[in-house]
Amino acid sequence: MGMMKRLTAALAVATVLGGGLVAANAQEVVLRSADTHPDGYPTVEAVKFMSDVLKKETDGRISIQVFDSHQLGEEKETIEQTKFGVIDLNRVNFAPMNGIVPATIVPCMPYIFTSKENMRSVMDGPIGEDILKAFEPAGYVGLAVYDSGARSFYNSKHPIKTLEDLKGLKFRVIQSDLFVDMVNALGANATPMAYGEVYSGLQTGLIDGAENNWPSYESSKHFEVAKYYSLDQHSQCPEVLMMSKVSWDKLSPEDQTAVRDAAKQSVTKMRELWDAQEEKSRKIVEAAGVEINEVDPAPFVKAMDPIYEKYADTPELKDLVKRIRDTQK
Ligand code: GTR
Repeated sequence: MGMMKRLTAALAVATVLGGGLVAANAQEVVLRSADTHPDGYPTVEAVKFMSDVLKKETDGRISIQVFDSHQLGEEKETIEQTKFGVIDLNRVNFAPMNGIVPATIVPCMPYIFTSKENMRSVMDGPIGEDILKAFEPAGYVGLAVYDSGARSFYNSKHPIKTLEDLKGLKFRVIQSDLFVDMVNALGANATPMAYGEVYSGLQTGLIDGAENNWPSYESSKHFEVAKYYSLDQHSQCPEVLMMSKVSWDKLSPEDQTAVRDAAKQSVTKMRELWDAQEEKSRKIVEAAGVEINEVDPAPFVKAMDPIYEKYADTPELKDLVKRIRDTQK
């Protein structure tokens, strides 16, 4: 190969520019995005959709490569790497951000939303905007909020119908103190653990159960090893799509606007996919013999009172709780 040819080839090959931002050639930028879920999951598909929009709006200059199935690590690790710009974009649940961005605690609070519609309209409005803005001082740019349905308990022992049924059971929770305290307040034993370790934890009996929404319960195959799903719906803690501030600052103001717009557009797409996936996943687990039961939430709601006292502990967080409650009047 001649010198010139070799140079052209080198330019066409993707090169890492300091952080995660990858230039496929002099002009093209490919943003690396992390997701714990497998290909086809609504969050993964929503970010792919965002990439298509972005590519179109920037004449092919900016696109996103989604690394699904926790290829870039478990959520906690990817959150760290995103801060340093090793990963440009990250789609994670709000819960592992609770210790980093306090405002994320509020939408994860037990029974804070009265319905899916309530959650969506709150997160679409000024409250959601304020929560997304709170990511910035921590080194992240909050771009979009995605649905995560409602989290309910599932376990390998017996149906949970009353608080009594939770006694003595060991549940894996997402890595957030709020979730540890929530589950303990209900009388069970909480063990925080990475998502990728839950299946084997259930299989070996290290834990008796976990808590999640329909699509996660199904796609993670946890239903194979924990067949009692009890609809207590204790949290509607949403998902966030965020960008590393380091990567963000490398973009021009015009490109930042294009990224923000494309992210916003992906929310509608995500919701369509989410609604369909919730139904599909429920059918899959039902067909596999999962035992589903309804739960009277009243005693669960009551038992969560101390959680509000402990976690809505600053004027800012109290105000966010109040603003959400006011939307329900
Ligand atoms: C899912 C969420 C994931 C991950 C997981 C977990 O609902 O979409 O991002 O946080 O829960 O429980 O770890």
